[in-house]
Amino acid sequence: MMTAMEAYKTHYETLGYVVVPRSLVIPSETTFQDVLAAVTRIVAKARSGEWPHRRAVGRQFPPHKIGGKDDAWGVQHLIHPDLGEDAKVLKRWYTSPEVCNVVCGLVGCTEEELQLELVNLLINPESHDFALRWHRDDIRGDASIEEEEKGLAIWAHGVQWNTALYDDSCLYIVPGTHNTVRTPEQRALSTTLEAPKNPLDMPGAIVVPLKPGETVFYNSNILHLGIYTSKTPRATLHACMGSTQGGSSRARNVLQHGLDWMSEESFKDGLDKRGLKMLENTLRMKEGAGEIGFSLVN
Ligand SMILES: O=C(O)CCC(=O)C(=O)O
Ligand SMILES: [Fe+2]
Repeated sequence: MMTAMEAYKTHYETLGYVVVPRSLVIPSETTFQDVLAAVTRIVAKARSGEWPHRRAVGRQFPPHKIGGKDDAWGVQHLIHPDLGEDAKVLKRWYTSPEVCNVVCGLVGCTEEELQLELVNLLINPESHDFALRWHRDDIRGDASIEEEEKGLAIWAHGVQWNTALYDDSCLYIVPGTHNTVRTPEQRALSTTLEAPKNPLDMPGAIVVPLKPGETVFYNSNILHLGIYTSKTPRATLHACMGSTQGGSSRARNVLQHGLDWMSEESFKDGLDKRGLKMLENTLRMKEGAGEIGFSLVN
């Protein structure tokens, strides 16, 4: 008999994504409420401009503009030390045994190999509708078939996830495209910088609806996009974690978001032994990374 984790892993490896129930990554109602309260305070700071690390409507990919009060579709760096106690709540959740256990199960690594990466948030813009184009996070849309094959082949050492705090139906994916190059039709619909009018025009596309607390774990090089409407509230944690087995393969994807603040001594506050080991692994990757540039063009 397959264990539940083995079944999730098989689904994840075959289709490039898997939706897991709330209990797997949010062990209690208290955790859910603590995370929701911290996120709600951080969103208020981001919307008012007090928190400058935001994703402004109009810009799809890093580097995101720092500062300003433009309508936002995302908030960056939820575990940044300048976010005080709220960052600690998110840090505790992100490095919790529950989250780490799922990541280790899906990626196939030990806890000692985990590295701390991104903890961001996706929110509804307040007064604009916005959308991302079809993309793979770390392979450009105009990549040749060989470049696409090469990029997909090295992408097994980490996982990205969306944990919804409200009902969420913003993420669209094309199952199975995490390990296959695009068909000519899929390529034609994912080469320009424009978001599609209808995401379901993409052959094989599906929407991934989530209920509060549910999480979709996915390979971030699966073909995907997000559609953002001001009409429905969204607050969805958007995080990733990798394994040191990947060497420097994840450096650009992660470090392009600007993580120098992780080297500050104050960042260690609120990290337990497991978290500190994860940080050590990340800082080692950062030291070895050199010039990284950006994954995608805006
Ligand atoms: O909104 C989403 O769920 C997807 C976001 C995304 O694809 C990205 O930030 O690269
Ligand atoms: Fe993406």
